[in-house]
Amino acid sequence: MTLHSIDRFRRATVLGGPSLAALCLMPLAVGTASAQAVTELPTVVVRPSTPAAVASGPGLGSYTPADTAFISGPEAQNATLWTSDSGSLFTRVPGGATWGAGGVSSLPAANGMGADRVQVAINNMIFSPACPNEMNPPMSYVNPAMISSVKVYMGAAPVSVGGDYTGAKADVTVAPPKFTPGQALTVSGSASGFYRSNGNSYGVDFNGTVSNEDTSVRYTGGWVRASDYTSGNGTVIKSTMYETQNHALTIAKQMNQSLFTFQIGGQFIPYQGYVNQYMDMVDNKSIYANGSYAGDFDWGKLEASMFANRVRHTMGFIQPDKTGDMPMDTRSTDMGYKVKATIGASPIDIVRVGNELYYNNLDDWWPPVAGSMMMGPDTFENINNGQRLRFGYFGEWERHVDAQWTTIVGLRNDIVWMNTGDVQGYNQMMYGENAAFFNSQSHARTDFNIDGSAIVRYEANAFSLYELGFSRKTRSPNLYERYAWSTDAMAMQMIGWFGDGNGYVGNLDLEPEKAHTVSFTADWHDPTQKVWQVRVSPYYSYVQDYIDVQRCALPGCLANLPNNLTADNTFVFLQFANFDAWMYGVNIDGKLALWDDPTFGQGGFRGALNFVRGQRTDGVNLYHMMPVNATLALDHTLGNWSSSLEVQLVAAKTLVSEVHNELETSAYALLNFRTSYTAGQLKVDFGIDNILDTQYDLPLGGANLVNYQVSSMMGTSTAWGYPVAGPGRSINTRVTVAF
Ligand SMILES: [Cu+2]
Repeated sequence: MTLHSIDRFRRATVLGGPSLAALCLMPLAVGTASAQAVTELPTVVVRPSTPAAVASGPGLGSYTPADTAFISGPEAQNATLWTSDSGSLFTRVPGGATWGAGGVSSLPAANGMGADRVQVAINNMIFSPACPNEMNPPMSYVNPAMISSVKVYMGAAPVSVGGDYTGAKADVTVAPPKFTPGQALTVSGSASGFYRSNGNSYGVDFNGTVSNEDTSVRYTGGWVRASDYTSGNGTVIKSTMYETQNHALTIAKQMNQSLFTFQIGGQFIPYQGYVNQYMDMVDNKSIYANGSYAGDFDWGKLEASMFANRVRHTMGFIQPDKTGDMPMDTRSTDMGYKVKATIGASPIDIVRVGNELYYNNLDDWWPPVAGSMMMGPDTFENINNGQRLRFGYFGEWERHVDAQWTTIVGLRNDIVWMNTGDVQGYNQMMYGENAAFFNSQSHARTDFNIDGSAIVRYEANAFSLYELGFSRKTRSPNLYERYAWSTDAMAMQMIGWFGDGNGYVGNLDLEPEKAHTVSFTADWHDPTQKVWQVRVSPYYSYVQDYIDVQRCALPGCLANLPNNLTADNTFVFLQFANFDAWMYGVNIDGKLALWDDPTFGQGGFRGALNFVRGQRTDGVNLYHMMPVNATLALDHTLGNWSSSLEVQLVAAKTLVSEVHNELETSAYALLNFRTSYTAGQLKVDFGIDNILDTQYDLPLGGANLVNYQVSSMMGTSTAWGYPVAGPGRSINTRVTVAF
């Protein structure tokens, strides 16, 4: 903590926490930042961190570890030039990657841990998996242009950040309140439209705010439609089209020392193709509401929030790439609350205590198909009244020992109760035995999870900061991991968010996974933190009872495929199971100002390198480990022009999970160019992604289950062994008008 921030902290403590002005400063800053997106044209950058905020500690705000990653509103809005997939923004943070899925539904990963291991909260709302393929992950409920900020906490984060995750926690803020000076109402916002040549995708984004000094009404939303994209060699990658719209409306009021916020929102996806799943999304609707309160008191600060959301999801086949008839339906409700008190216990001590509760109810059923012997006459009950309730509470103590040393220790307990009702298959003959066995067992499970975290920071001088963190983080299984029950080949191939074409079955005996992580961050920079910065973050996690898979040896699985336990060149059948595993890696990122000149503008270099390895203690490689990869970029700003030339380098993926029969992928390099020009209220963006039209396979894209078929007894069936190729060249444009 710098002297300045100690001073600020003391003042805040004397005055009883940050003033109301400080409270509204954040929304104001966000609002200003988004306005700047248009007027000041920030370059398209990975902003590695905000060391100023990291280093000084924001008084009674939350503690931000030095390896925390940020995605700012302007960065997310700029990304709309080339993507509508908010989940893909994770590829732009240190240690981040994404598992390929539908065009707006990729699953985030961080430091080797993906899907459910990364917990995403959108305005404090949790969206539980509401599809056996996790087609509707949390980030799909916002378009990139709707995002005001994303804060990604890595594995050794303080316990107040959350529970029930082992990888990373992302806090996404959408449409925070924005107040403007004076009583008079002001109107501000922007509207934009974009077109991307590859996949012929186009869409619009809009945000508008009516506000004065104590009231803010803010809407943000967007719509996009895309056809199948084409890879570098001209292959149309089938089943990659999508259409989505997302909306959020926030009403906020501040009075006395309090801020009240209420938000409603919703999503509609009429279709989204999946090249790495056997099914497509043919309907996804969601509505949600959340409310929050923040208040200043003599003793500190109180924050509370609550929410409810509902998702209705249907899968089927989108013609002509996939044919047939097999509806699958899901209905999910999440609700919860969170309360946190931050107490300024002394001029150097902050104590945080909190409690939260999350409840999820899930029904997943597959209606009978008329005239089908195999898929009738009954409804297939995949998850029947599945319930998952989590009650968590924590305490944490942050001490600013002196100007150089800060420590933070915390403990939390999360209790997870899970249960589900009895099930049935399409018919007694094919599914009766499985269903009867599942129904004969008790489904109720209770997990008592203890997490802890300890972090020590040393700010040696104005040039360097070091931080060491230890944590234990626990994640209980999700409903599918515990309760998917059928070993029928077709039913198993409907389960799984791995995009590998394999079939999955749950395991009632699964234990929660416990990740023990140690991480270290060194951050070197110039004193103003504007000229140069290098950040190095090595980490190591030992995960006890890592929820992985084993080849399924149940009689049904062996009936599907007699050599299921040994097959190495085909799709296989897997059962969730616990294994001990470890992961280690290092993330390096940095920036360097190259020139600053009235004639030539400002030029800068930025770079990032991510390396991760993951293996079970029995020697099996973990699935979907991103090969070593780097991003190197030159950013340039001259007056109203802002440009960026970026190279992405990805090594070959040769360490693959033998259990999944995971596919290897080759190394590749991509070249991207982006530029924008602002004239008054108008901003024009232009870019070319994958300039050289390189043909490459996505390392975490899974298997292409649609483009390649072989003839079989059933006519044709999916060929094994083809990864999903990434998009070829795309010319992208965007026009934004601010008001
Ligand atoms: Cu689905």
